[in-house]
Amino acid sequence: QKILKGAVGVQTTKSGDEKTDYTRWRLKDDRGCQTWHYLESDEEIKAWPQSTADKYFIGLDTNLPKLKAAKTPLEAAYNGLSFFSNLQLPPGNWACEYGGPMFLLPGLVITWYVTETPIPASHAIEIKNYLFARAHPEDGGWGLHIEGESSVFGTAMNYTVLRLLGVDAEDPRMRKARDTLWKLGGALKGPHWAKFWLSVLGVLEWDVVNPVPPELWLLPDWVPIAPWRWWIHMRQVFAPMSYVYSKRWSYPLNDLTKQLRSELLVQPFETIDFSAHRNSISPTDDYHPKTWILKLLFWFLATIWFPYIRPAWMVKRAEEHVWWLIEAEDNNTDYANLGPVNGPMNTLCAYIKLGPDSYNFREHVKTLPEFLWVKDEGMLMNGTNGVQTWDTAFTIQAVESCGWCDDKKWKPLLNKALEFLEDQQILEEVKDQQTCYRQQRKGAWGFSTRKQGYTVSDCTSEGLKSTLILQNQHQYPALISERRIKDAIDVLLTMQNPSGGCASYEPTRGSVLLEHLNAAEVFGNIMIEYDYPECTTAVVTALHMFQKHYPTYRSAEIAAFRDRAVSYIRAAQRPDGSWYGSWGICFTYAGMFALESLACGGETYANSERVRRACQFFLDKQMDDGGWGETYKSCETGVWSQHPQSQVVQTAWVVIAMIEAEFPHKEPLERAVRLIMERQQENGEWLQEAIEGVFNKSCMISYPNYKFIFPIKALGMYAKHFEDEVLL
Ligand code: LAN
Repeated sequence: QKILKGAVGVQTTKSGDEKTDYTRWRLKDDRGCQTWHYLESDEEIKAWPQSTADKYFIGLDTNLPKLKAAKTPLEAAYNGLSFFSNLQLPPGNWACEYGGPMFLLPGLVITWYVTETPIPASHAIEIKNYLFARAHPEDGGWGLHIEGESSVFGTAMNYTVLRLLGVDAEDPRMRKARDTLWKLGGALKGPHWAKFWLSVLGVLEWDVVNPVPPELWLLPDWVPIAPWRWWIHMRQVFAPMSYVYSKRWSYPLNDLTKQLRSELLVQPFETIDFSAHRNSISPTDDYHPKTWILKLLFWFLATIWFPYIRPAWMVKRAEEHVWWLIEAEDNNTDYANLGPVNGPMNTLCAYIKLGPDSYNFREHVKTLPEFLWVKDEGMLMNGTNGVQTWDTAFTIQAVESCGWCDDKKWKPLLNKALEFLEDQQILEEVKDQQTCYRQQRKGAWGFSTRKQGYTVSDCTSEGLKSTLILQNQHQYPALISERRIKDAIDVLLTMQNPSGGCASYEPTRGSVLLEHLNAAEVFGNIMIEYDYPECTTAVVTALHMFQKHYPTYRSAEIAAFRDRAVSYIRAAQRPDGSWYGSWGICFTYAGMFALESLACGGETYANSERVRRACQFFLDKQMDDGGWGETYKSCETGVWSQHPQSQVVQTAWVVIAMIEAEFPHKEPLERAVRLIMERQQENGEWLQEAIEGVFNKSCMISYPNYKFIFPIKALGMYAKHFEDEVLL
């Protein structure tokens, strides 16, 4: 592998591993495009000093001062914001590690390897460090996500990454990981994506991969299973995957990949009947077992369609059409791509189709590092190209909850944040919107950046609310015109499902029966868009706030939308009073959103049995120390799973929920707020606790800024709603 030699300042630690010089890492933020750089020369270091945010992210001492001890909630919020304000980046946004999933780096590193893209030594070293830091201490393996138990997917793939980056197979940590992998049955027991990537690498044979036929993209739009109806993440991964599968492209065998065959497999390669293992999967990886319909379909495709029927003209048309879709995605996102799975896959397609010197391939290689992040444990791959818009919008709202929008101290921070939101609002539709099956997006905000450019219902809503707070409720410059605010509303009004609920990127386009075709095995609820209380609430509250300022614009439609959305929220409540959360862990997260949307329609503790039921649900779960804590198992199982330790973030979510609900008794909330204050450090920060976020039910993802945003918001709301009394 072409690992570039010798980064400056690298040291060998006692354990024999290399470590880069952390004082050389810098985060560059170019209008939200975030990339980490390792400075090699003294001149560069002089010209580009390490910022406090850089230091914080990579775990160096920030030397931020001890603050005057907070006695009241608002003082604590003030200290928290003082600390957090140091992490605001020059364009006005906040950033952070967005790790958690353990299946992203393998796609990237395998893509680099098979396209023979040189890897900077600094990156190779820190990726190795990260993976070793995240191996499970007991068995040396890796799971689907950082808190999950070891699985074939996690272990086979991350083991492979380490080997591709030059780690010796006889390193004791590798032996341990291999033992674990073998106990789980080896790479043949991996899920579909593992088999796909290992076939690309040339370690497995393509016969082991369940078919990914590009010709599905030739189905007419009216067909109920046509891919345009799938959840956007699935279809945008399916497109490049089907292209590579159709080509059965593999990297030529070499010594290393030959060795990997014996390391990853429990029986000799030559003796394996690969096609017999298409459905082999370890129970640890089988979160969503394949249905018999899907297995039948795969059987037909693998044993009849592909070998005997598939006409050459159809192959050609399908591959051409899929390539067109891939290129359109590349152009529409300026090579950023929707996410960290299709990013590397599209890169590989550009390499296969156009070669290493092509413009497309080179643009991809330049853009991929936007997914990377460096922290104290090393380098990892983020779940998106960042959290820019999302965290920035929430920060504005947290400051507002403290009543500080007009405070001289915080105006510069908010001005910058508003400038950032202005810069990131999406201003036009994509080219070929219909043929790419893209949702209307002019006026929208995405989760990360405008360049990525995918509208998300709740991201647009939070962006809009934060804009209205600053521009319409306080006297901030009207950077975003009235027309653009209304464009955002126009987008939101396209997002409702017949149920009244809202999904994430688009309204639901296919039937739930499509879930029978979920072939990923490791995730649940991925095939179509579903209604989410969180997303629905965000839209409801945004429409509500908008109407206060623009009461006449599309007022009948907005009123109808809101009514139907609130009915959905009500219907989504479980008999025990809770709501299941899909993007944060779990019932505490969804409950906060749901109670907020009910409150904005005037439904509170005093007048609503369902709100009282929701509050009772939370009261029953309050821990002795005054906090709340649930584990990620809540997301996997759909049943509340008590965390042994209370969590600052979840405690803040519940405080916000109960205050929104106008819960009348102060005592439980006072205890919760005191806990949040006690956990605060002398410099105003809160420390990282358990992972906060989730997707697809089974995979967890970190939202490290939540430990600032939500405690600040909860403290501010408490002070406003009750009083800013001395609690410590
Ligand atoms: C995200 C991150 C943000 C999240 C919220 C805005 C919080 C949510 O309310 C709506 C959905 C959304 C936008 C979301 C969708 C799925 C994402 C993009 C992620 C959880 C981050 C990573 C994940 C993505 C699918 C990871 C790649 C994995 C695949 C299975 C393709």
